Amino acid sequence: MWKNILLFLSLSGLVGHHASPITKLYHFVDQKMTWTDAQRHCREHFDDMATVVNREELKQLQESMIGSDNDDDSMWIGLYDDITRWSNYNQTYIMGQHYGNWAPGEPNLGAAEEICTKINQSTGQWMDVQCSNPNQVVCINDEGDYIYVPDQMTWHKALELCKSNNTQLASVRDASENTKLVAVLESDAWLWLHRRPWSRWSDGRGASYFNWKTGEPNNSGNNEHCIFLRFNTGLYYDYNCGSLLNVACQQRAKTSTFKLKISSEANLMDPEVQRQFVEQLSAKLAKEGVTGVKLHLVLKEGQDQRPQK
Ligand SMILES: [Ca+2]
Ligand SMILES: [Ca+2]
Repeated sequence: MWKNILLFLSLSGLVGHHASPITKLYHFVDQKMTWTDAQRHCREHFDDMATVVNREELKQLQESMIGSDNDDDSMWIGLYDDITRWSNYNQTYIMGQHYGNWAPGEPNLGAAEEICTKINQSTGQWMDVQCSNPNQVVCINDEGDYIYVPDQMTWHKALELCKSNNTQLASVRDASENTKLVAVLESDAWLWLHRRPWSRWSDGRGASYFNWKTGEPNNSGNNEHCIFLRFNTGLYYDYNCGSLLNVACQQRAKTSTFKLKISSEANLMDPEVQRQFVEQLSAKLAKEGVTGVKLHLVLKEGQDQRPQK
């Protein structure tokens, strides 16, 4: 008996000529704007600014720009350095919201490498410095007592030393704690306060893949907290967020449903027949260069009718 079957094909992933499933499509916007305006533009017209999680995606991004009629191969991507966000004693420290006795002009992220904090013995003021510098160590115990350690070491060694003695590297939450800490100092000492730069994408996902140009990031002028990419080389540069550049946006994969009407003598309600059908259809699509999609069948039995071509 011939049956007409309404068949819903659910395609997840994006359709294109790629070997692996595509989870996003990149869009180049040939329009110069600040990083913040670029973020707004991408969110209005696409999903967000381009994110790049591995070498393969970087290649896809570069390929998507080939043939663009742009006069400049630099474009913003969705990576920025949130310089207001620090970590203090395993808690989030927000610049301006939490207590800080920063020296004038600090923190300045000097050379893009200053992500640890020390306290000055004579002024009690804080400054961001390179974590590899040697500084004195003060630990804090559960009772909130500051314990001076008469050795100089890197920030990471200091963190470990305090932990191995069941204490924590010194942290300061208010002015009275700052005064209390300064009282035990014999020279400049580490604070727990530190940050992880370039840690989040514009869409909120964690960042771990970087392709910096040699010598970058350098935080030139202490004012470079956004990233642009040259699509010819795929290399990253930190840059002033207020500069005007083109932008790469992205669109994440969505599921599409197609309605097909097929006639067959086979019993399409049979799961094995369905499986074979999906297999054959996938193979046929792949032959046409359509890969990176997942097919799901949803069947609705129609009324018995005469076969139609
Ligand atoms: Ca500094
Ligand atoms: Ca730079």
